[in-house]
Amino acid sequence: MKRFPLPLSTLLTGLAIMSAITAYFSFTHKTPPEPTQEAGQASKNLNETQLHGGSLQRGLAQAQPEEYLEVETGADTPSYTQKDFTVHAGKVVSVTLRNQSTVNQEHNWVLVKPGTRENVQIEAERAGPTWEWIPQSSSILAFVPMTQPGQSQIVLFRAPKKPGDYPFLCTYPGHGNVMNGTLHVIS
Ligand SMILES: [Cu+2]
Repeated sequence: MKRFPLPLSTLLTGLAIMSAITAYFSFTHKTPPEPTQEAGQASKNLNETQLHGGSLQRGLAQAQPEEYLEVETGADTPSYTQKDFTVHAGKVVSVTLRNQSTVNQEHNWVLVKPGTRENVQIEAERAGPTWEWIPQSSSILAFVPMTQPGQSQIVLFRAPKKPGDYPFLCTYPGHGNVMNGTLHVIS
């Protein structure tokens, strides 16, 4: 019985193609910093509507969402229309951010560790527009990148394994104090 179903040359060609694709994306796309040690490819490397990774933990590209969050922004104030959401610990969650701004304001959605919201706001301002206000911070668990008015973006992330109340916020300067909420993670 053959040990490998594919000849070595086929495998090497495959590897070369994968490296070429990776090189192409790192060359052509600005890559925000990875927010956690588990983070996968930055979301900007992938298509604009279904983002796997931005936030994200490795290995979710093929994952099927088990739970869904629909997050909408206010029309003319920096706000989310709903401030409380609930998911189950450890589930693969699809989060859709719909920016309903009528005043040409971009927004994002950033999930952080309990007790770190204020600090992440400060770090975000330091990160600045180059990183679309997403700092390289171990406090960030997942995020939907800056989303333009009238646009929606979807990100998959794995909910924290530890039940608790996890804050989320928009890290655009000046928004975090009012544009925030809580993701309740239950067992
Ligand atoms: Cu905002």
